[in-house]
Amino acid sequence: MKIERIEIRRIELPYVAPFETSGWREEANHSLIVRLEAAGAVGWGESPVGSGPWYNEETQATAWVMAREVLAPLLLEADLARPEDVDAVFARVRGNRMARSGFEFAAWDLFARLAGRSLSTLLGGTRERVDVGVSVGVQPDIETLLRVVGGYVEAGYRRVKLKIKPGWDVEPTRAVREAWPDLRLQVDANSIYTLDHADHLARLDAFDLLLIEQPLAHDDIVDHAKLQRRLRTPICLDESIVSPEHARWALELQACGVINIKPSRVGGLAPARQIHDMCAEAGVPVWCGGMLETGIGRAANVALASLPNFSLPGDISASDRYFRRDLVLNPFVLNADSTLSVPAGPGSGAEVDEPFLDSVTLERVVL
Ligand code: NPG
Repeated sequence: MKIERIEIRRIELPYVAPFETSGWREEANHSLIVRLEAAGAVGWGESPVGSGPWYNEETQATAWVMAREVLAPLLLEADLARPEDVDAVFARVRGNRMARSGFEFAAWDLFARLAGRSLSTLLGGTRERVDVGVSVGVQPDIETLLRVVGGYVEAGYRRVKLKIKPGWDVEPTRAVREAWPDLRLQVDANSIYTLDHADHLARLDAFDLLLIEQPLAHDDIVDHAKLQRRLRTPICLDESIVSPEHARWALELQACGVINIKPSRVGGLAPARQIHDMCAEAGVPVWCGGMLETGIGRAANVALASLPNFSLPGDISASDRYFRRDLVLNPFVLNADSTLSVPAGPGSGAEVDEPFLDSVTLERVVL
């Protein structure tokens, strides 16, 4: 099948509140939105890049150039028999995995819609609902943190992730653990520590955490293996795992006990599923991370999280945790059991609100 038309946009959609990690702050979603057309059907995807190269090396500006000048032309030349072929079409492109992922998601959505199947079933998903949690950014003080976490617990979230950094780690984690002894709790450092912090990080072992996410450098695997031997809490790798090969290296080196799979970080759903399968075989649980996506990217994450080895709750919260108004007419809402329902209709299920999308579009190209 040939892709007949590609539309790419860069957007800006403000968050309900700024989101602060160990190293930067996000005020708005700065994704690229991809729309593919072929055989009378349409597929949508999102590349959830940020405003700056703080999470990984990509930004909206770099993804915009890559999308227009490299990725869309490659895709227009290709003949696709199945969505997995997109990964092979882009295999010549080094890095730029978030830019690639928007096209890859859109191709999966398109193929699923053409087949009249849900994206979840096309991927091999086995769940109708997926367990989710909420990720809480760095707060100005512990009192505010307890109020924010309390709001989410009241809204029905049964798993909370706290962003940590030096000076904002042991005490905030202790405070939340003391306030909610049974809450499923985990922390995320976004690469801010070094091995010199090993003894300090071991103090987090006291709080019965599900995992400690990406404590060390964004491109490290070896030091994480050393650190894991000094902690009882499982390390979870996020930034370091950018491909199935990286996952294999981490598993072989026993650098982590858990992997966070973000399909956008690894270039799409096909490599994400490979990592899922590899971890299942190794007995390593995975969960689906988030990049503060709109309802378009979130739908791909929810479909992926319906696969069997996604045994820990994902960073896939309801739309209202992020946006006053989402880009879709059917935003995700939280079920009473801290789950999101997996869309059962054809494709990813995202029903894009095109007039609203137009209103948040900064630039648009058609190829
Ligand atoms: O709910 O989508 C969400 C946010 C989950 O904490 C989250 N994402 O490092 O995992 C992360 C972090 C992040 C947010 C990374 C924004 C990059 C940008």
